[in-house]
Amino acid sequence: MKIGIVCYPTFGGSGVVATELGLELSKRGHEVHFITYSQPVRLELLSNNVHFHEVHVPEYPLFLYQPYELALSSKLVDMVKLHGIQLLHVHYAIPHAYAAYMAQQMLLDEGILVPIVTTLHGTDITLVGSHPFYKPAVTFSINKSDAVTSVSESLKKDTMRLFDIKKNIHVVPNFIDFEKHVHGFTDCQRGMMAEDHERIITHISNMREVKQIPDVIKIFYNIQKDIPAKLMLVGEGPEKEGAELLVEKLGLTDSVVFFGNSYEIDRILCFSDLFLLPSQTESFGLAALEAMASGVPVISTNTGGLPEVNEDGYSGYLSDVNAVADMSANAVRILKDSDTLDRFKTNAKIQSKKFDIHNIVPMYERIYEETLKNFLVAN
Ligand code: GMT
Repeated sequence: MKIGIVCYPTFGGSGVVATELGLELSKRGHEVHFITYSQPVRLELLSNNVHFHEVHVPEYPLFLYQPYELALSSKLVDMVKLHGIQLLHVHYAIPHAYAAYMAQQMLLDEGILVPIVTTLHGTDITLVGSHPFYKPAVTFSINKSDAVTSVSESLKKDTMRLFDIKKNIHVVPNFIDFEKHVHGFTDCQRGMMAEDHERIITHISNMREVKQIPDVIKIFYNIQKDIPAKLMLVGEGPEKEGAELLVEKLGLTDSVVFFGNSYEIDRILCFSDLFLLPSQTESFGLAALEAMASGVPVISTNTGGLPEVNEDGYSGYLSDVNAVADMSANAVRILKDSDTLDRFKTNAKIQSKKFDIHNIVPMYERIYEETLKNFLVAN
């Protein structure tokens, strides 16, 4: 099938999922066209089956806001016509589902039929999408999609609760490509980051308020009082500056490394002993899954889809949002001796196998086939 994928190309989870999905679909013989404003960060390789089409938004002084949706809709129309794309899969409802619907209508006017599959990722529903400024347009574009998927049961429930949805929502969880998560490193250069007797704790995110970065630092502060440790903070975002100040205030400057956005997530996870994800809300928690796939247990909150990913007492522990003392105590329980840590590391890896890319991508393929068939029959 010829599939157009629309996503955010940045370091966010939805863009990562869309990119990994597209790459796997191409390996399975599909022709995949990524249509977005810059080349997705994890899209290293373009080939006969993987194409990237950049959406340009020309600057014009009249516009206070440049009309990206309009440029995207036009690009979708052009690319569908040029490459014979049969189906559009848009990741993140805002504004992608809306722009895709406009493209679909323009194409219909010319007798070209292209169904839309929309995948809801989380903040497009729980934080941004349900804001009254966006809600009518988000509700409309979800209902006008030909198929809708969500990355967890929890996100499906949130969507049904927050919006007047008239469509069935298929739950297709996020996934891991284990070929990419088998460490080829004989040595991940752990020694560069910590002493042999120190544990390495890691947090990776886009450092937005929802990630509760101060809780990450407070949990680490409590851990290092009991167990010698270092904290790796990976990512960029609005909370980073506050994090730097808090680290300094707590006297942790020598124990915390700020990496910024990194292309070496695998190497960082390879030397990590524990992953912290104390988010306020998390529809799935792809970063936690990536950690688990690298054999890193997870201390997380029990919010949103996290209990569907991290199993309490097995691959890590779950606590209430902002329960810093509880999360710190759980971290120490895992880290306190090597046998316990090794058991949790093994369990984390086993748990992550539930999300093997080879089991999940066929779920999308079935949805594409069914959606295309139904769409052609109905139109
Ligand atoms: O976590 C973010 O802020 C990024 C956001 C995104 O859309 O890129 O992540 C959301 O989608 C990810 C991929 O499906 C999920 O793993 C994250 O849990 C979800 N984030 C939230 O719900 C806060």
